[in-house]
Amino acid sequence: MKLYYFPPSPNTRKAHAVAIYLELPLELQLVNLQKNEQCASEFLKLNPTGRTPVLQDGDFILWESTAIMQYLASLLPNTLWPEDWRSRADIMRWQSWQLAHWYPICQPLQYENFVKPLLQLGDPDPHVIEKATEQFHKAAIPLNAHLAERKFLVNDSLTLADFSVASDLTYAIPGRFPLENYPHIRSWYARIEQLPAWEKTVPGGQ
Ligand SMILES: N[C@@H](CCC(=O)N[C@@H](CS)C(=O)NCC(=O)O)C(=O)O
Repeated sequence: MKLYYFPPSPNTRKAHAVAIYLELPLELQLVNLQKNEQCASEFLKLNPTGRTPVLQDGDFILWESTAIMQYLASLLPNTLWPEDWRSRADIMRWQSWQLAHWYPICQPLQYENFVKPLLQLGDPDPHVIEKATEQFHKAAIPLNAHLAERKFLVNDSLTLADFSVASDLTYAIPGRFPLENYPHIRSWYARIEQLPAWEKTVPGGQ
C-alpha cells in the first residue's frame, strides 16, 4: 500500500499514525504542498479534490483521512476499530464531530498564529482569532467534561476517535490554543503524545 502524504499535515498524521500503530507496511510518497504538487495532473487523477492524504491499495484509491483510517483499521482485527457496532457508531460520532466542528475551529488558530508568521503571509487577523477562540471554548468545554471521567474518548481505550481528535492539537502550542482551563484535554493529549505512533509522526521528526 502507498500513502501519498505531506508530513506537516494533521490530516496526514492521523492516517499515518494509525498505519504505524497497526504495523501495516506503507510505502510513503511525498506530495509537497509547498510546491503545489497536489495540483499536478498525475496527483489529480488520484484525488480530483487536490488534497492529501491519499491511500493506494492495488487498484483501490481512497482519499479523505477518516475513510483511510477506517479502511486501514478494517484490514485486521484490532482495538482501534472494534467489531461491535455501538463502539463503531461512538467512534464515528467523534470522527464526525472532529471533521464538522473541531477541525474548522482549530484550523484558523493554527493558521493565524503559526502558519502565517512561519510562511510570512502577513499579520494574524485579530477578528479571526477572536471568533475562533470563542468557538474553541464552546467545543473544548464539552470535550474536557467528557474526558474528565475517561482516559480515552470511547470505551476508555485508545481508538480511531482519539487519533482523529488529537490530530488537530498537533500545533496547539505554536497555534496558541487556549487550553489553560482544560486539564482533562491536556492530560488526554499527553497520553496520545506518548504513543510511539504519535511520536513517529511528529511534523519534522520523520
Ligand atoms: N477532509 C480532508 C482534508 C484534507 C486536506 O485539507 N488536506 C490538506 C492538507 S492538511 C491539503 O492537502 N491541502 C491542499 C490544498 O487544499 O490545496 C481529509 O480529511 O483528508
